[in-house]
Amino acid sequence: MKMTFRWYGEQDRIPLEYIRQIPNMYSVVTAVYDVPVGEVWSEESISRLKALAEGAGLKMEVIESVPVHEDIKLGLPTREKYVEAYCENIRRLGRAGVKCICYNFMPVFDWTRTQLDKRAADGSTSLVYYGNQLSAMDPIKGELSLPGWDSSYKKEDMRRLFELYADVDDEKLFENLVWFLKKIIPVAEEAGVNMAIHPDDPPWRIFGLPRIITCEKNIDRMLSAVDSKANGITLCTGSLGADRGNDLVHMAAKYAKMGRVHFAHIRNIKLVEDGFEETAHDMGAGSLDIIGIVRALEENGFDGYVRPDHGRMIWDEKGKPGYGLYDRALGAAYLNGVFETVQALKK
Ligand code: DNO
Repeated sequence: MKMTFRWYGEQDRIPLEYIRQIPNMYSVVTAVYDVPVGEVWSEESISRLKALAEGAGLKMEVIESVPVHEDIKLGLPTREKYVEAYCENIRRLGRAGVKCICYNFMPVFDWTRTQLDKRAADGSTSLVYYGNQLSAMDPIKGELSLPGWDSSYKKEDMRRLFELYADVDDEKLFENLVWFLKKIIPVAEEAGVNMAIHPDDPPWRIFGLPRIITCEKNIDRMLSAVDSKANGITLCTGSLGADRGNDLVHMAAKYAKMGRVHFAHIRNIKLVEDGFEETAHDMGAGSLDIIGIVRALEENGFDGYVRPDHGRMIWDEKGKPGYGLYDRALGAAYLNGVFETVQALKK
């Protein structure tokens, strides 16, 4: 595995030099943030990011995300021009040495939590999702925003998007995904890039919008719709693990064996009655079998990228919710230990 760390480009408060000092750190996971969703990224912006990463002794082999324009998810006629731009981004990133692109196909919202600073008994804070808090939220009022969400929507756009999605059920969304994959996967193959779709987080409908990358059955369907190694997944344990019906050890083994896990986001969550709470990465802190998952990956030939995922806020750090330095660095150190141990025991 190759250890990576998400870095939000030049506006990130965390210096690349600090990231480099995390043991076993190989590459940043980043993106061009200065263009609206759906447009082509400039070669200059891409090479600037790469030069910054390399200047700090890190690679830039993973991009998260190249976001998918809503018109593609909705299947509108304008999807043609947006998919062309998407393909051009894949080509440009491939030329810059990028090997893996993480993206998602969630309508309107990316990952969703209902509270960003839930205090635990030890004084740390973390992100949580409680069903009853979600039902009290009105997305059209836009009272919550998370890193990774497109913040450019105005209230009016939001209302309009919800109207458009009224005609898109899970099946239609799936058809639109397959249309998209048929266009991009041949380009990715040629560019030497693996596409790694991120599961829906959480893996169920929110605000009445359809969600499809949620479980083994649907992931199987998406992988076989375009049967190419370049059409793979990001195994995000915290996302898929929020649904008790997902057997993560089994899924990790199965998709790694198929050679379709290109990226793994590994973190723990604690399942509670009304949702879940993000915890420290280690197995003892939450409900997921982190060691079982890592072992399943290792035993089935996984050689992709790994990153610690959301961290708690500890040691008085202030920063983007989920994306501080300290707890993610602890997460990386823990994951290094688990991988090294599992590898040593295999020999
Ligand atoms: C959350 C992230 C997601 C992810 C996108 C990929 O922290 O895992 O925002 O980057 O869903 O497109």
